Amino acid sequence: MTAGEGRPGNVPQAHYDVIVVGAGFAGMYLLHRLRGQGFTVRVFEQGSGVGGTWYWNRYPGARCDVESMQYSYSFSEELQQEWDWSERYAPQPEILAYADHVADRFDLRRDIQFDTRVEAALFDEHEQRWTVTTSDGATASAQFVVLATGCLSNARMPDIAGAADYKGAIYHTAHWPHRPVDFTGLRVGVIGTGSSAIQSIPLIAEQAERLTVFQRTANFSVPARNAPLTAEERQWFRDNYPEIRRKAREEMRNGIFTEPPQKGAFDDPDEVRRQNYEGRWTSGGLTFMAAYNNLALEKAANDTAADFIRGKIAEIVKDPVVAGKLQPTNHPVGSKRICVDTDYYATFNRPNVELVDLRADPIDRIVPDGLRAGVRHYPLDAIVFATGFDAMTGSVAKIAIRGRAGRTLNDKWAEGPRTYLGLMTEGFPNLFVVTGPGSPSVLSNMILSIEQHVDWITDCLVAMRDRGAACIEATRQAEDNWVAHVNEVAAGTLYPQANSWYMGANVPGKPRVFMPYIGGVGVYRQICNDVAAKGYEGFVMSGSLTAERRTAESERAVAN
Ligand code: N01
Repeated sequence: MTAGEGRPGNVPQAHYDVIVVGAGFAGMYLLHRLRGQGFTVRVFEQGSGVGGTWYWNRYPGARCDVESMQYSYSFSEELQQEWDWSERYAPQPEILAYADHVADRFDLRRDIQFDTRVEAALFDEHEQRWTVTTSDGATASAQFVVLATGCLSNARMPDIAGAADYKGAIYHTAHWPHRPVDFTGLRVGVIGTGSSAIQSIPLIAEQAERLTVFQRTANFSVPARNAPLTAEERQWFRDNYPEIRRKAREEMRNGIFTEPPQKGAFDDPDEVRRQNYEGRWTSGGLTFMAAYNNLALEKAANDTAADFIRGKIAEIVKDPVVAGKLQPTNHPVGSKRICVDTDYYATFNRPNVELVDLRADPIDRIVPDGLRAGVRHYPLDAIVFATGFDAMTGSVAKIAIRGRAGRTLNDKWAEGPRTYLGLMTEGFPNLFVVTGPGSPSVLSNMILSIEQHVDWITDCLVAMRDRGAACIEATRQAEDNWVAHVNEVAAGTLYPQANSWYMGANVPGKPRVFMPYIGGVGVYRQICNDVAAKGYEGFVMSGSLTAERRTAESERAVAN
């Protein structure tokens, strides 16, 4: 056990019912719900403010690819009626302002400790409580710990030889400075062509004297068609929110309200299908993939959509050699998260922008004044790493978590994450994960999935309090069955065919496991509800709170 780890001999300085790790959208809503039920809650947040991913990802062009009117909390009717989103896709500063507004409106900050990382969490089997150690050297105990650490929160900086000797400026999209960065007159290199790169490249290109994009894998991107929201559009959502939210929760696979596809790609003749894709390309956004119901299931169907996008790239990009490099060929469209852009492909028509295909000319090393790839030397004043995240498990793995018999979570998940419903893992009682691996999470509208998990966890803690149970744990059998189900559903789709971060493929040495649950948010919600209705089937509730603690908790609940 290292010095920073919580240990029973290290007497906790504070005691709570629940410790929440992270004050992003999940942590904030957890605090609000749990507090409302009379639980004492402490949230630890490593950043200096709320907002999680929207606090850190401040790169040029950062905005959400789920439309603002849907990428928002639904738990408060007043909140969803009063907040004015300015654009179809809200820019990062506006989403962060929304998070700040929520924190103020619901008086959340008094229970959030900022600038504090949770470094360790140790379960005491005798006390049936967790001891948590934080980066300020303090310890605190809680009956429950909830990891609201986010799925895309552990930024990945690839290990490239020579980086330490580089004399220019280095940025990572997910650790962007809190001051404006001006690339005017500079030679800039961007490494990566995922969503973050595809959003930032057109804006960096407008500023920089010269921009070199280092692409390892060409990516599919569709136009966002972002625009200001009109008062009428906002009002339409506000008037129809109950039905929109219900449909998004229950009927949409990804939790985004749209017209669900009723037919497969080959149910339409070629020309009708082309017109369908054209219409979606023109209206823009993620719903491109909702053109047909078999695009994620059948390769031949998927090829029709992929060919359409490749055709668009060839139309937009004037140099056919550059267009060829930008056309993805090694994975089905959608099997890596499809990107949503504003002028991404057209940016490669600019005279100051160059594309380097790293498959043909791999990065050799970073040198003091730039970068060497293939046989060429690229002088660069700044390098932007848009190289993504150790997704879904990365931030959990950074915490030294020990459950029953001192077993570490990293040891248990060495061959890939194992959970029951993405909510708990056997051997780690009273430890919950919000939107964890094994739940729809990153395949869905995150705020919708966050609300579902937070509501489920809150209801579960209330049910435990009512029963006087001290401990809840997933059974091994339930976990095995769920892991098998998650894998089986994924195997029936095209998703595992891509070397994606969904598969852990972007992190050297990470086990290749398809991490999210692809069965759809409606199906998943029903499963979770059924499990709770059957007395938390697949979980064991045990132990009992002392009469004293139970009385104190009930009194607090009544007082609230
Ligand atoms: O990260 P990514 P991201 N040398 O992993 C490349 C969400 N998001 O930050 O594909 C050279 O997608 C890597 O190449 P490859 C969204 O869910 C949403 O862009 O591994 N290149 C890839 O091109 C998204 O999917 C929004 O071969 C290297 C890129 O870096 C997720 O976050 C906006 C490399 C990483 O792409 C992650 O997006 C932004 C190396 N050593 C993000 N290592 C919106 O809502 C990696 N790469 C719009």
